[in-house]
Amino acid sequence: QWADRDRLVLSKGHAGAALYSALANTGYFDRSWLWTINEGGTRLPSHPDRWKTPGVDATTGSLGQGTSMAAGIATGLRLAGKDNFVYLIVGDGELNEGQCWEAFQYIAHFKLNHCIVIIDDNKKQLDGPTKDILDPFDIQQKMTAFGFYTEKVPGADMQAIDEAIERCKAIEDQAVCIVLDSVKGQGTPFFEELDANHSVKFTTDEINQAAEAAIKELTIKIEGGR
Ligand SMILES: Cc1ncc(C[n+]2csc(CCOP(=O)(O)OP(=O)(O)O)c2C)c(N)n1
Ligand SMILES: [Mg+2]
Repeated sequence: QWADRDRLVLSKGHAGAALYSALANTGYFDRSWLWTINEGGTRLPSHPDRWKTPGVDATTGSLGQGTSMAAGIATGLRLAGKDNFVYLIVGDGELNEGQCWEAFQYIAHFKLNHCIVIIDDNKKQLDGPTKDILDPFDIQQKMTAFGFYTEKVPGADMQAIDEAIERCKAIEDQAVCIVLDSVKGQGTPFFEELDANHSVKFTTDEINQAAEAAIKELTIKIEGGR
């Protein structure tokens, strides 16, 4: 409820589970809530709902709509004379929605540099590769053409993302966009390789494999001095 907080708009609302685990791990609610995801009466519906979950700033899930919400929130903050940031996370398949381009044009025109647009370019959407369904072509080039300062960073490199965000925060007279060069299912090798990996129910064995891969990844990062 802190008025001066930064905001996060997870426009690709189907990734709600990732947001919930981050919120639980940063203390917004008890981790035991995670076991209730998607159950009747839960405070953690599959797609984020700002009336249900502490820490959720925008109700999302109907793809495209979060882009306009973030533009509106950033405009409101600017009009109120605040300098908080709004982080907007958009999927590459989500770019199929025309609404995104209307919002991007608005964000660029008004140089809403406090709205940090992050596009998760994982090259896949719900039922296949984005280039086969509706090719977004070169997303970075497109955003540059729309008037954004753009950066492309490896999607699983948290330090690189962090540094790109800091560079974006220093841009004063232009809208900013970070394109994440990512892999759908990143960090879990068997899942990355699975063709139809948009919405899958894991077996217990697969959950354990995913956890092991995550722990290994973490160990590599720590050994690398991160
Ligand atoms: C307006 C709208 N149309 C369709 C859907 C169904 N849908 C949910 S996820 C998804 C694919 C999104 O792909 P992408 O944005 O690339 O997300 P990611 O690869 O990060 O999962 C679709 C079409 C939706 N949520 N909203
Ligand atoms: Mg995608």
